Amino acid sequence: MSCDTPPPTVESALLGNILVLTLNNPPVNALGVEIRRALQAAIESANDNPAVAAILLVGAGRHFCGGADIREFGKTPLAPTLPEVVQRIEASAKPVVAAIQGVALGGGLELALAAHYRLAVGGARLGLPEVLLGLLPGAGGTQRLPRLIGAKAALELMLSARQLSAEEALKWGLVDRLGDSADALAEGLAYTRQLLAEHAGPRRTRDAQALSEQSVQRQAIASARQRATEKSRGLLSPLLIIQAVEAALDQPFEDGLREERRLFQECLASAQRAGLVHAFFAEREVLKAPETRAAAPRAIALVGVVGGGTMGAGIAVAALDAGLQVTLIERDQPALDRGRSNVERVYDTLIDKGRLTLADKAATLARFSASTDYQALAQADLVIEAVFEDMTAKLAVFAELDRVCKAGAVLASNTSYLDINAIAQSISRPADVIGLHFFSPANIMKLLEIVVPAKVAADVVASAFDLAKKLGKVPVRAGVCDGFIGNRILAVYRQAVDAMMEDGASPYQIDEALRDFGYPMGPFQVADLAGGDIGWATRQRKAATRDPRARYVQIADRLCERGWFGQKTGRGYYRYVQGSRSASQDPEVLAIIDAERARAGITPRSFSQPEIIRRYMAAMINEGANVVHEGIALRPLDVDITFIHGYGFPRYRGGPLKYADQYGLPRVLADIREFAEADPLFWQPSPLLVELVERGADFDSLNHLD
Ligand code: 3H9
Repeated sequence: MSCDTPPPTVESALLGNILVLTLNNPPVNALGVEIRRALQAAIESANDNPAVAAILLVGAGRHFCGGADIREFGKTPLAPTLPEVVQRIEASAKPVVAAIQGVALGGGLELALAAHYRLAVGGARLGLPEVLLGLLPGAGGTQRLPRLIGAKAALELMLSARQLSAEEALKWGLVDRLGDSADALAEGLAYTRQLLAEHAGPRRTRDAQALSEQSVQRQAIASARQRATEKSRGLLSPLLIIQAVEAALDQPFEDGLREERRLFQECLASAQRAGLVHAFFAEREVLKAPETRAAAPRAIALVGVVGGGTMGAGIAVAALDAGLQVTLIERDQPALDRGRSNVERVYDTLIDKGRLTLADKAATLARFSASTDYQALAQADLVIEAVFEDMTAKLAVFAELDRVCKAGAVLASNTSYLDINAIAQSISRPADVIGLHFFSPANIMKLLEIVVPAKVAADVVASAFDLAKKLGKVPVRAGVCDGFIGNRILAVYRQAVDAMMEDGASPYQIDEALRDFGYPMGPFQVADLAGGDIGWATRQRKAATRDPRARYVQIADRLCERGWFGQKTGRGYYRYVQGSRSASQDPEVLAIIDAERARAGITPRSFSQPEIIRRYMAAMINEGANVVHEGIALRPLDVDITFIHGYGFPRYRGGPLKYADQYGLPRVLADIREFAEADPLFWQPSPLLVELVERGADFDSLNHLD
């Protein structure tokens, strides 16, 4: 029954008069060159084979198809291209049916759109997520989908990268029917047999008529363009997606395809595409820490959280949202009541916004308990300490945990700076101790730094990665040092920023430069949001050990001395209208800065926007290189993911060290040496940066050392 010598990436089987072509390229049937060649050949031979009446496309494994092979982007293209294969499928003289299970994403959905009939089984997810990679659907998607479902719906799918369920896909008109069972092959065969019985011939999406109402479509395009211009903040591909859809409206199909190809190539060649693809793979690479390969995680169902302040409550909510059982510990009843209400407030806000029902809240809180007695943690599988950032307080908590927790419990500290080795050494079971550095608000922010002390057991590290997965977080493995990966680098570029402010740039100008660079907020807006008091306390703690030769900008201290801690006090670098986040520039702050410049004997000079970025990025990259050099981060990509998910670094730039590669490491080093002329103590080139420049290598060369 089977066809002659099936190529390995596409299996062919003739079942009756239906040729089943199974995409078989694990893990997601990505459409690399082998599979494209095989598919093209299989369609050709099916059309020539009189025994074949119809063709059924299915995917082997969990998914129909995850799209084009992202690893090929940026390399020399090999024929046939995906648009050519897809065209060949649509042109087939014999009906082609696609039966979708798992995902049909990007080129995978475009393949299905070129088929003449489509079916999806329960659990399927259909979408065009190319925009997340800085691309546009480049295998006919921008031309076929609008013809099938209209410009408005097509644009919504392409610009949001939203994935539709099988039921939604039916409603939206992406598929023709749903399977009764989860068996895509059986359902697809039944559907194809029915189509043959009805003498249904090829029905080409290119001929679909959903674009016929021109004025409605134009309106949809105009409003999508307006929204994208306002919201996409420097991103290229959303506007090019709209341009391609406009071509679908204005031009004949073949011309539209050519325009799509041209725009796709423009995206493909862009630095944004390279940055976003780097972020995609880096997010998957960070999961591969040595310990996750070496050991299986311990089972975690019962979670204890010590401390019900902002961080502790946020962590409790994150664990509850992941379906875990949570026990919160506080030192006395009033603190416990505050902790409980901090947790409840998160759910009440969702109820107020209509995103949660009272019943949902009650069901979630049924898994939540609170106590002032550490004994309540006796059965906990994992305890996360989230008390005030003070070593004595943390050591006291760990002594209690050592006393009450069962053997094998994972004992974690949510410290952002402190020495986890010292915490681990203070108890009888250092191998169970790990750092879990959450970012505020802990139930929202994606980053989780997993801080690995010297004595920790591999299965404890593996458990932390497993927890991150359960919580929907992006984990990054970090070594122990002051500030780990993120806050250590932050401390350095903040100094560069403060120096620029004292030398003549206003905080508002610096914030604007960084927003234009792609950050949602500038560093002074972030400082106001986080609250100046915490940094002030840290600076006071470190005052005694600070290098007396190092430049120390005192402007932040002057604001804190006035009680201006940012948003929560209504004043910081900005002034805030009571109860609102809307900020205005503050002439009094500028006067304080002027006075500080005078006190330090500095004649202010002007800074251009490019110079602000050069200094900011040079400081960040240099310390990033140090962090990699010292093994605090496993690879440069761990630094990149830390900054994308914890510090608002623009994703389309791929992270600070990807940016450095694109900017050019010799240029970064030259910048640092130029800045060092005025402040050689601060601007000391990282040995790793120097070495990479000498070798003519880049950071990316250190990302693939397996
Ligand atoms: C496109 O299609 C352009 C076209 O319009 C035009 C072309 C001309 N390629 O996420 P997972 C790897 S653009 C290569 O852990 P899951 C992934 O790196 C594409 N590799 O699994 C990982 O590798 P490793 C549009 C891919 O089950 C492994 O597969 N498509 C691709 O949680 C498992 O991935 C997309 O943007 C790929 N396309 O989720 C879809 N996809 O094991 C992107 C995955 O070495 N992919 N890999 O770390 C996804 O969203 C998810 O991977 C998916 C599976 C939902 C498919």
